[in-house]
Amino acid sequence: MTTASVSHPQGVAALFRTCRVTGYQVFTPVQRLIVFQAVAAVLSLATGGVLALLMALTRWEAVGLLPPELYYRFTSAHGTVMLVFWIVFFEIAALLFGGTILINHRLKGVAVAWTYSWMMAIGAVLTTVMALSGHANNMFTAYPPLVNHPLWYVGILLFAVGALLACCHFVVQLWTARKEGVVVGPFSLVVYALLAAAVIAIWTLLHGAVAYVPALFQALGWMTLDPAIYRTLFWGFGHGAQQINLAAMVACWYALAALTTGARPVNEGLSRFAFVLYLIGINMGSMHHLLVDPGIGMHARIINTSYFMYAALLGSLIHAFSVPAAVETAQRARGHVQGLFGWLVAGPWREPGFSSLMISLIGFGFIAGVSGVLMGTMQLNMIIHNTLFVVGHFHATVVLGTTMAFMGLSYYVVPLVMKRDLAMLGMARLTPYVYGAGLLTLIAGLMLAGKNGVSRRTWDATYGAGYLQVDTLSTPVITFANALIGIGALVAVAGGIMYVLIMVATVFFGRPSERPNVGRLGVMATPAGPVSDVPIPEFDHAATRPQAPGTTVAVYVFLAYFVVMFGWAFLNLGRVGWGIG
Ligand code: HEM
Ligand SMILES: [Cu+2]
Repeated sequence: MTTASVSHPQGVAALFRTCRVTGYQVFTPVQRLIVFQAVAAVLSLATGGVLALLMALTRWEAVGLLPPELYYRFTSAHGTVMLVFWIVFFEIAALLFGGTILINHRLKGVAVAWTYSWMMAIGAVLTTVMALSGHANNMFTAYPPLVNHPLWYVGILLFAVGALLACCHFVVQLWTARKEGVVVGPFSLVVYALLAAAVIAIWTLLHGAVAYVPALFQALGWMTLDPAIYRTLFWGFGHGAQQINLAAMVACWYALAALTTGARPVNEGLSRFAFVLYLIGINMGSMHHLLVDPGIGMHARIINTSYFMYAALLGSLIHAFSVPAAVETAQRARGHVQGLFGWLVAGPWREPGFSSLMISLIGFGFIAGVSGVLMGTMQLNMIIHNTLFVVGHFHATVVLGTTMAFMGLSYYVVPLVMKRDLAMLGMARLTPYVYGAGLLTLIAGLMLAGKNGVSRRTWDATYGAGYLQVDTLSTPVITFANALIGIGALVAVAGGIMYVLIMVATVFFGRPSERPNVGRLGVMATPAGPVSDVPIPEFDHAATRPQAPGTTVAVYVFLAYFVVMFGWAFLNLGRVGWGIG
């Protein structure tokens, strides 16, 4: 991106300050908006984390904490508060940041931004209160004829409309920046990625409205809703939302790689193309949620899940190569040239942004991505559909992947926007590892239990209290898996508490500073924004030898692992007790 030497209109210029760490022109009225969204996000995460612990300790039979009613109530609230509120508040904070600071632009329509921010906040509180008071025990999916309380729908619609306005606002910001000549030439890759996320979000939130508005009418008794139509529309929202997370997470990856090592994309055009693949792949690939639903033809299911889905997968594979390749190139330019992986070993692992990036990248690739592709394969899906394996998969995507990446970025954005030092830097260095270790344990437990047939969203998987008791679901392996879930949750929640403390302490008590301390960076400030503090050579695409040999080898290892996992999954399918006809 080229930013024109900023010549803001009279009167507006006074509202800018220059960030001493990055060099960006910061439009000061946007700071409070970003902090508002970030605080709302962190509060949602804290709420969801408390609920997560209580739920996991229920799943762990040795503890068996909650009675059934509370388990369903809290599972419903946890799903919404985490997947919708934590993630979307953070994303809107990122859009406000990307639509102003990252392009040195002013925010047009500050009042509009406050209006949708408050709509989102009020909607989130209303929905959460309704869920926690037992008025949404049918979960956020609430397939007809199940209904939640009408006010629950009002809350989530208010939130969704607010978020929709925010996405449109972002698009308008980019448009005015171009029109007024604030940005000449292409937008930077991070801004482009945020634009992809915003476009997907607009599409997704419209689906949400189309699904939830009739659901509200149904809850009010005004109409009945066809379950098959609702489900199809709902997953246009439910799955699309995951692609927003994906695009936003990858935006964070590029940003974190740049901030911590000075990395720049090895092939911008290809990375942009990968985001276009996300736009194409999303809705077409969303049928995996309906793989056991009646009314959809076999051809539609298979073409949708096993072919269209690969378009989105290809996008992720491109990023999964280009992000580490960029880091490797930058690290080699810094003199870390020993062997294949010397650059990785010598990475700034003490910086929370770098460790978050790497845990997110590796965890997302090896666990979330691979399990997702396997599960999206029509036949393989039958082994794990609606079991805890699914929950394991999406805690690898949205928690180990997205949440970890968001946390990573917030260690920089929040202090820089607040002009305060990152509080408890020592603890921040540890947090990604604690959170990551807890999540890995949790995910292992969820996947193991699911693989052995334990269903999701069930208070007692053995139905021990009822007539339908299932003895096969109380084997030693399952007992062990359930213990992993409980222990993993304890550690992950400890990591989550550390993160929330760091954020709260930074916002309210961080030491004010014109040049906030956020740990060691790989960039220095220039008027065009941060650039690497060492010269990084252009990636030579004509070279016959791999330019990033370590990453190249890692890619082949990854592909081999992928093939082995595919084979193993089909072997498992061939062994299931119920036969395949
Ligand atoms: C400390 C971290 C976390 C722990 C220990 C945890 C644990 C759990 C557990 C035990 C369940 C219930 C599974 C079941 O019984 O079916 C669950 C469900 C869920 N979690 Fe988490 N979770 C954590 C963080 C998150 C985050 C950050 C997100 C989203 C970004 C998230 C999204 C969800 C969703 C969408 C569900 C499904 C709810 C439903 O079935 O409607 N979780 N989690
Ligand atoms: Cu999906």
